[in-house]
Amino acid sequence: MPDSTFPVQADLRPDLAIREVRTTIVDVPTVRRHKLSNTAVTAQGYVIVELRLENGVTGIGEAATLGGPRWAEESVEAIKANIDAYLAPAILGQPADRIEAAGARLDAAAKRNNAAKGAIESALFDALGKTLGVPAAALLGGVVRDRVPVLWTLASGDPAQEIEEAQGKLERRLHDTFKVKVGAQEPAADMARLRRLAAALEGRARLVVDANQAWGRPVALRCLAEMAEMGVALVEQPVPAEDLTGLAALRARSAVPLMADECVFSAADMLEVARRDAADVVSLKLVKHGGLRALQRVAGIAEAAGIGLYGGCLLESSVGAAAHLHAFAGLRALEWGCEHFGPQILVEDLVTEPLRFEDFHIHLPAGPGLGVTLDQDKLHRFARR
Ligand code: MUC
Ligand code: MG
Repeated sequence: MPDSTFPVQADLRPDLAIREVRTTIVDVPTVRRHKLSNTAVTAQGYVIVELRLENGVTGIGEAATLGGPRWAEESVEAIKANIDAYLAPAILGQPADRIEAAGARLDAAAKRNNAAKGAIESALFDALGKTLGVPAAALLGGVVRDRVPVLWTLASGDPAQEIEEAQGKLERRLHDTFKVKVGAQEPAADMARLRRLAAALEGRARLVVDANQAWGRPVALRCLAEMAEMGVALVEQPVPAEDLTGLAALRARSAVPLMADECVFSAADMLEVARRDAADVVSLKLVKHGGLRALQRVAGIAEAAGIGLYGGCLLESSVGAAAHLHAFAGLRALEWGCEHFGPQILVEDLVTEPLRFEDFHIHLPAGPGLGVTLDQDKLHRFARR
């Protein structure tokens, strides 16, 4: 199919042909237990993609998961298997400078598998950028910012620990917005926990709340009223992803803006959320949209609908976070900043020079491609045997 759909044959550069796609599952421990409504992790699972071109240049990408196939349907085992058996063969021999055409081949080879596709496309941008000597951001339209405000997520579930953690981040001028994960306990207990956090951090930090689909409509409505009173700035995915009617109804009655996360994977999902007036903000993530170009398309629909943009994560290391930053850097508006604190929650990062966190911002790395270098020693150390 793609050959007849994309019949361009002129100026093929054999040096840019994709020669090899290698996948490695890694498990990297986190500095503390990270608890969401539907899962808890003490180690992050990634699939690292190394994509080598005929010219010898290797590009890297990362597919992140959270607690196996719980946050979304992809697990590291499935991602590796589907890349090895279906996605890599679909692009081997293809030129790396035809990223949309490669994307069409990936879509024809496998339905969804967005984290896997996102990692491959990131590696393509990295390889092409390194070959041409330009940052991935330049290939995506260029930067309008080179740093993004970055929040930290509080998710131990223990308010005393969370207050201490937040204070440490504030003192080191790393983060002044905190996303609190709720839904792992009873709503009343979460609201009491939030009140403690809001009181302890009042005037010094902004709070965002993520329920990860935990609540039904009546509970969500009650909690939203309480959170408005506490001054919570934004509430993410209070109800199940399938319940767009509920999300829209809550939004109509909520004083706190609502953010769509698990309910927006595809551009069509974004269009539906916009059509139903179901959200004020959308969280953009490679694992949901399936690549940097797809992320741009989702962002474009949101912008056209007046929906604010937020740079979401799935606890990526500096490899995945860098890929996101190259896309975020080129968005004209990114009103709500980003949450790529992932590199800091790992006991060790996977790159030789981790991304820079400073003055409440995360910085776009300099250099060609993604601007980060995989640390082969760490890759081997954390690789699953
Ligand atoms: C999510 O739902 O936003 C990102 C950070 C975090 O703590 O959880 C994830 C996923
Ligand atoms: Mg979320």
